[in-house]
Amino acid sequence: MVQKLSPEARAQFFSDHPEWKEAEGKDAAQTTLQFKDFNEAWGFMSRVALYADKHDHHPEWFNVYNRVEVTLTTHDADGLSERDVAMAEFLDSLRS
Ligand code: HBI
Repeated sequence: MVQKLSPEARAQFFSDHPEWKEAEGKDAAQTTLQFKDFNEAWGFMSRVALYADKHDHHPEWFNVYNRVEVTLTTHDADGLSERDVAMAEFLDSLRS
């Protein structure tokens, strides 16, 4: 059973990852990524999809043209877990 981040670890995550903000009304992290065009955004989403499939951890996301909005949480932990931290760092590594 994956554990929810402690309050301290959660605060540390948001401090270390300024692109991510607390979601409204739920224990989740949100960010928006902007790409050159839809082609680049789709390439990003394709890479994230492969990560999600490999790690059995899936984003909630919305895409319009070159913008991708992502929300991460761990349903099994009813909040943010290390899986979300790892996935956020992977997504940050793909920012243009
Ligand atoms: N994705 N973001 C996220 N959070 C989860 O808890 C999760 C998931 N993908 C699959 C998954 N859990 C499975 O382990 C089942 O719990 C659905």
